[in-house]
Amino acid sequence: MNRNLKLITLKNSNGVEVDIINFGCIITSLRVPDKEGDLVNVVVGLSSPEDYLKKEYQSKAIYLGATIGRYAGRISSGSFSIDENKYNLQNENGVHLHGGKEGFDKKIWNIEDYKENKSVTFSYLSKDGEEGYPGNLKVKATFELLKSNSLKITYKAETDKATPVNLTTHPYFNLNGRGSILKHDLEILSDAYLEVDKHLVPSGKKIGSKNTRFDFNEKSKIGRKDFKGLDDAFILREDKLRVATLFSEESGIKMQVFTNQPAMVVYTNPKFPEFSFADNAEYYDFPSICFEPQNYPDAPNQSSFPNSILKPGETYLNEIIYKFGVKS
Ligand code: G6D
Repeated sequence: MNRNLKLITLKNSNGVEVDIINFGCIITSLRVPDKEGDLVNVVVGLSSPEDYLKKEYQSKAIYLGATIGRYAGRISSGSFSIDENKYNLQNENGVHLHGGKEGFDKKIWNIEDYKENKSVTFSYLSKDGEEGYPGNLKVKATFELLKSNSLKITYKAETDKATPVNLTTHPYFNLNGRGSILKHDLEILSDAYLEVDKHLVPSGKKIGSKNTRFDFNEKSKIGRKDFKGLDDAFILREDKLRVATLFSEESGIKMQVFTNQPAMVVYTNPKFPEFSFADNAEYYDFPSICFEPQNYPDAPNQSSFPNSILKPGETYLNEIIYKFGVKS
């Protein structure tokens, strides 16, 4: 294994096991018991940790299982301003995505703290000017495996100059460990989503989702009649921590998503490139679904969106829990 690349495994007494590498804090596998008690890998991963370092993988920009930053999602016009200072970011056709050319998903993180089988904290110093962002940003990402079969991810960050920050995680879930998610049941507790333009940049308008194809307030099959694929920011209810539930009848595995964030991007990729996946898993059309709790995309340029600027002396905090159980 590349000498800078480290793999950390956390395990709990119910047999749940998660593997995370220090490259991009990528969750490479997450094994949870199904209704028969057999372990299923519920996140899509490549067959070896080195595969994430290869060009074939990185050129596809799919951010498999990775931590995203300094700003997850899209920033319009490839720039933003703070107090009259304009900052230009790496962009394609005016759109900056997922922190730029070499975002946090492609950095080797330090292992700051490790509690055997229980938790690991990675740290990364993003220097002033990296990818165009102002300020030295100290980031910590903690992954904890709880007795309740929950994977808790906590992102914290501090800066020495005002800067936009929006961190999240990008695991691709499939509760059968193979195939497609079209027959999974989905519930998202959200009354509105953000309207976007053809570059998927928010227009600034929030659209009510009641009775639209974005309404998953009542649990339904992902592949229901009006499904066209999702790559959208759902606005979360302020009084709720549990924001989504995913369930597969086939494996009996249920996953609940909790967060303190104001929005969640839900992304269903139509297909995967031809990679060699962990356990030789084969995936079909709509192989997986990502739940990416975060602030609103393009918040640095949209004054009606929640504040996205972290100032010196403040601490950024994003808490995400993916909790697993079975139901027959
Ligand atoms: C995301 O919203 C984006 C997608 O558009 C992108 O393709 C994917 O990450 C890799 O969640």
